[in-house]
Amino acid sequence: MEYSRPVSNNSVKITDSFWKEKIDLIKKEVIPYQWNALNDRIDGAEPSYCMRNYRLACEILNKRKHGEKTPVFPTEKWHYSPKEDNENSFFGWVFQDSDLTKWIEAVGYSLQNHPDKELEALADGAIEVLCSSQAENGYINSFYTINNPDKAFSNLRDHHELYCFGHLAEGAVSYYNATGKDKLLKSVCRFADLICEKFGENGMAGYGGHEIAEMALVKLYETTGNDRYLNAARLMIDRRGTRPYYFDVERNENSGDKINYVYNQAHIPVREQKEAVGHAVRAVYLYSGMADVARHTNDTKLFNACKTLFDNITNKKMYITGGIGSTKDGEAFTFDYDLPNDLAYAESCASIGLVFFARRMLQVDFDSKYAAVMERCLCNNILAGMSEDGKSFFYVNPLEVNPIACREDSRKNHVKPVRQKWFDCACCPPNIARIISDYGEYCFTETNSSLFINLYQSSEFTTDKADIEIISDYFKSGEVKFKIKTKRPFTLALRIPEWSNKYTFSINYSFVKKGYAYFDIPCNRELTANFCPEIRIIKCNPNVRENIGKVAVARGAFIYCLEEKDNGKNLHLLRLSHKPEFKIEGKFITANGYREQNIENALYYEYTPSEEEPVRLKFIPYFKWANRGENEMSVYIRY
Ligand code: FUB
Ligand code: ZN
Repeated sequence: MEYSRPVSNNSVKITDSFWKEKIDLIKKEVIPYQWNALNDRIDGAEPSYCMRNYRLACEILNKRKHGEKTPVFPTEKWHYSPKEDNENSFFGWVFQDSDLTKWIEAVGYSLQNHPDKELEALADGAIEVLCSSQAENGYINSFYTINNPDKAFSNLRDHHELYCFGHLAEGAVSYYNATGKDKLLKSVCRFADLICEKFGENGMAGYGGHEIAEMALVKLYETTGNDRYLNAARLMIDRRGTRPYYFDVERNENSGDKINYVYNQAHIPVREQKEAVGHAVRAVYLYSGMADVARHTNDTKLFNACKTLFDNITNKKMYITGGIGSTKDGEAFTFDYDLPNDLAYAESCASIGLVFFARRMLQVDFDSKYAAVMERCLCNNILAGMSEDGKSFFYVNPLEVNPIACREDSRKNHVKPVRQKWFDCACCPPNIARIISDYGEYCFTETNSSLFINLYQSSEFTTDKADIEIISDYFKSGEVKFKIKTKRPFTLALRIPEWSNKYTFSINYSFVKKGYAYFDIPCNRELTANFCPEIRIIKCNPNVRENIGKVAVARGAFIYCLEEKDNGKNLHLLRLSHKPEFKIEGKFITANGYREQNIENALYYEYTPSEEEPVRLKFIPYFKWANRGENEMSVYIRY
């Protein structure tokens, strides 16, 4: 079977007013801001300690190299702070290192979009520190290097070494692809070799408690051609969930059936997993790695497991905004159709991971449903994770917020009504930076004969088939023009967005398959598509108990919401009229609606029909919410 590969971010120039603005924001604001955060230079923000830890690890290694004895510190906890721990020990979460490596990855993509000598020099400096924190044997992890190197790889379940390795490898590949500089890549390969030795065919049967190493090893394999890395990824996937549980073995326990490893997706072998469970970020990172390994090893059974898991998520466990993870308990999936709006977790990282998963599925199965999920996540949950000025972030992305409830109700204290400058667990901000600056990588995929357009934005790119210019007004009028200068005949496959009820093409397609319209392009062509992004009223499957009798408003790729700023307090009293007479007014959609009058003082009273006042409702795209101060917000409205 022929698989598709992404047209690399390196060869895509995004010129789109919408996406270019976001990509530029990452370069101009987010990357410098996050560098300051990693160096604890943001007033009023949670300290990161990330660079402080790396520098301390370098000092300690240096001392050890010169025969000096260095103290050891405890390694049992997940989090260390100056208040509770020795001033010379590691601070922050055990995975704090990954904040730098995600930043490096974002810098790499950003340099692909905009070469910038100053930024490159800054990143080179950071890489210098990072590489100096590498031990003789190749090991890189500031937590164990500082606190106790003898404990390295002793707690794969909780202590994120393989997770930090994964982010490190992804950062190194991105930086290498952008600059051609291989210092970090070489360091990472030495670390990867150590991991392969420890956990290879004849080593310990380990795998990470927080997945990502699997897909990172595949990236290393794709970059270096060293199939030892692919094999290590396959082993980690094959071993997961088999007995005896490695997480029991490493702690000398025999929990058997007692402890279930659902949280880590390690409860049963991955090919038997049918339902997305446990920690949502971990889950989608694992599934991404599974899809990668399935593609490279032609493993149909593994790919079928991915299909089942993808369908379970997107048909039963995904918010309309592309958020996943319904509960803060374990930042996890719950059960089918359990999608509470106000208790949602919908972590930014989880939605990002779902995009990784979807793109990998699309590479094997050319079905537009995967691209539709990428678009849903990118345009809604992920963009909502960052403020318009790029200086504050959401970790949790709820669909309904009442600020008082966030403060007064401990069940909702994970939900923040305004974006935060930084987090003591800051996984999301650099993850948002890396995916947005790598946006180009998700737009197009190709086989030898076909080019797939998955996301529509003004852009220019070149492949061996053609030079292509796209002029897109996709979000507004829905019109997308393609100017194609062919190098050889090929097939162009245009995704028909799942939300498009009326679409037109200026030339005839040969056929439609799995949501793509296929066009033969024998020579230079101009083609115009129009996907007509109409305003739609969306209903949930009635099994979603939260949303019975409610609807959401959407237009094209964007889900809209109501904010108190535009509609007053108590959004729950609002109802959308059956004659909404929708109107687009700038960034808003307005519609006819009603506000229920609160005329009774009693808590309970005999039923009388509600008295309602007609109002004009004002909806704003979900990703834009909370950019005007603290206020109530709701995606769903009574109908
Ligand atoms: O554990 C590392 C990261 O921190 C996870 O992906 C996030 O959910 C947060 O817990
Ligand atoms: Zn996160």
